Amino acid sequence: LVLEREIRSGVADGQFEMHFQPIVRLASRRLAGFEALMRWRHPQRGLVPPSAFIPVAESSGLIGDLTGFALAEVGRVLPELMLGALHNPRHIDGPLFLSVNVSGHDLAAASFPQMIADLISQTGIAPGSLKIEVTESLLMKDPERAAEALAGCRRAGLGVAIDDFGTGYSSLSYLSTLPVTTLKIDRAFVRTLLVDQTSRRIVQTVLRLADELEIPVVAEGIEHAEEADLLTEMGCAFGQGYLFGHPAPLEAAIMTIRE
Ligand code: G
Ligand code: G
Ligand code: MN
Ligand code: NA
Repeated sequence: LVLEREIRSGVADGQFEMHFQPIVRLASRRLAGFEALMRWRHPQRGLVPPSAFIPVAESSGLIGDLTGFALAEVGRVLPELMLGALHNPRHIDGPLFLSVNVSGHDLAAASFPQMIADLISQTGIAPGSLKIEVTESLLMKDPERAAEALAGCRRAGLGVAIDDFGTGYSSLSYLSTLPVTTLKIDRAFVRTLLVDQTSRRIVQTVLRLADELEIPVVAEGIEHAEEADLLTEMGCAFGQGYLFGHPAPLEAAIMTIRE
């Protein structure tokens, strides 16, 4: 309850901020886009990760406020990131995209389609440069409603990424019922890729499946060059992880582009 009250006042006091982590095209190792990740700059507790406040926000009805903030920030910074990219096209591979996490609770809210429509019309950003990222576990709550909301996002021109793929309950059924345009392999598989034969086979199988469905894959949690090399060899299109860059505030993210 204390946390709930603190989140509420934190939103009002501007304590939340978005950080951005680079996503690269593995074949060229050049920048393809960013994932926006929320952080809470708490006056006493310092930088608080999402795992410590998103679940509370979801259960207390505050998640909509946080998502509203995240979408507004994304709409605000996307033009800045594009401008940064223009200054150094050498390091960019294709039109930059920005990926933003939303909760299953957001997708179930009647106001969500309007939030997306407003974001597009008020900022003038190209819908194709924005991806909505959702985790499997949160889609479970109301799969039909989530499917409907995501279909709305697709109709508006946004991409839809399934996050943490392979760790949920019915991953495969989502691929047929949801309008998925990107699949993100959970970092649990990447972490064990080099040492565990089974994990390597699972990744290979996911990549074949995605290839069959013509859905590009992002491998998450890449920390070592050997992992990136192997994933490239295996045909994974995109990579994300500390090897390429940590989540960082906008100014630092733009430096990633200009390096
Ligand atoms: O940044 P970090 O590794 O701690 O993020 C962990 C998880 O928190 C992410 O994978 C994502 O599922 C969730 N998360 C991060 N930012 C946001 C956000 O802005 N909104 C929502 N709903 N979840 C987020
Ligand atoms: O839940 P989601 O996958 O959307 O969020 C990604 C989370 O993974 C973020 O919290 C981010 O800080 C974290 N992350 C990103 N790259 C790496 C990495 O290379 N290693 C580890 N351990 N965590 C990472
Ligand atoms: Mn994510
Ligand atoms: Na993930």
